[in-house]
Amino acid sequence: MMVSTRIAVLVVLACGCASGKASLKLNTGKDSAKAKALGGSTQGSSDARCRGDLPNREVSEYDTSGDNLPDVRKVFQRVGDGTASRLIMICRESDVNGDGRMDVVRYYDDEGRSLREEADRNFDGKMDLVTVYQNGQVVRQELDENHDGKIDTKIFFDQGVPQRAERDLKGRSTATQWRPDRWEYFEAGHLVRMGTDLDGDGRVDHWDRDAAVKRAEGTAAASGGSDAG
Ligand SMILES: [Ca+2]
Ligand SMILES: [Ca+2]
Ligand SMILES: [Ca+2]
Ligand SMILES: [Ca+2]
Repeated sequence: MMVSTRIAVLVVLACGCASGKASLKLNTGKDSAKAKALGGSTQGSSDARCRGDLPNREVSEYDTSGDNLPDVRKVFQRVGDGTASRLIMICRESDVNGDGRMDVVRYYDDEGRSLREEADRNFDGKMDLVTVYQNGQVVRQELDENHDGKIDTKIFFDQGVPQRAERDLKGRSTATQWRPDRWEYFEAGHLVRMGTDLDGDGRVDHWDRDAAVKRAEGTAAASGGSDAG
């Protein structure tokens, strides 16, 4: 994986010197294949918005780190006709750690608003954080916290603020079924209440409340709450 990625980058450079934009288009097939491979463990990054080989697409690559290797790739869609036409960025990929492999991919709609972002935070080649947007605002994040290639945490947002999280602590979820066993509730961004399913029937058996509330009440940490929820 690492080796082939290196080669792909070198090809970009070699062709880029010779013939500019045309050469960039030559490479888009490889890049989209790479992006697809990266996101295969999560979902959806086969999104065609990062493909540069479709009609009315343009691709540009940049070196932002100063090592002369491209670490940012942008895909633009031309919208409108004639003099009214303009380019809208619909995909942006970046190589955060400079190893030649894209670690963050963000997709945009035809108005240029964020649709979705996938990130490989530990640079192991597997996407572990997916952020979903609606009307340009974050509505949900899906995380692979233990980096086993499976989503184990989902965080739900309202107006950009986290409201609730669901976690699959025991890793029982499958590709088609999400089976959380912990539910967390936030107020003003702070965790205030947490329910845990101990016996795996999908229902909360034990509630914990905000640690600060517990301290104020002088209760032992282990006793938990009897909040009926
Ligand atoms: Ca990288
Ligand atoms: Ca990862
Ligand atoms: Ca996981
Ligand atoms: Ca239960």
